[in-house]
Amino acid sequence: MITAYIGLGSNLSDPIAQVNNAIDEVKQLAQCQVTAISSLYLSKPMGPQDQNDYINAVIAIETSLSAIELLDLLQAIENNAGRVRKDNRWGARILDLDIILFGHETINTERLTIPHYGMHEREFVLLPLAEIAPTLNLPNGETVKHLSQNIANNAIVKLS
Ligand code: ROI
Repeated sequence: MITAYIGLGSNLSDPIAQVNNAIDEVKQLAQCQVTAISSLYLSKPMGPQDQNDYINAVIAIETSLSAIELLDLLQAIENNAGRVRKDNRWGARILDLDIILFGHETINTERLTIPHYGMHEREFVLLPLAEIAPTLNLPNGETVKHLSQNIANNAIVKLS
């Protein structure tokens, strides 16, 4: 079994419900156990500012899936939520499920970059991750604690 961390984000169509529903859907996946769920966070958009604020969270899972199998299942959950894949890399989205870390694996393929390429700059990933995994290290030895303490908090709000 591998411990993986998944980042969730939404800024369209009732983002709190989108994120909570997505967590429920991950709980239904046969080969995944959800072992920790962060608080929900309200964050300022990274990228174009003419979009809504985001709801973000991070969950931990134990899984016997491979990273690519997990990616396929997470993309199916995104698609079921009504996500339209078009050329809006930095634009609003109904639901984003990103594999942040997958055990201690480092993966660089066309479909997957793990650790997630943006995690170092994203308070909306590091703060919820530090909440549920304060002693975690990245494959390169960096500590989540150090990264989360040195990121600009960008007016993120932890919701209860
Ligand atoms: N900004 C925030 N605050 N949260 C996100 O989840 C998020 N996701 C994205 C981009 C457009 C980069 N901005 C984001 O994909």
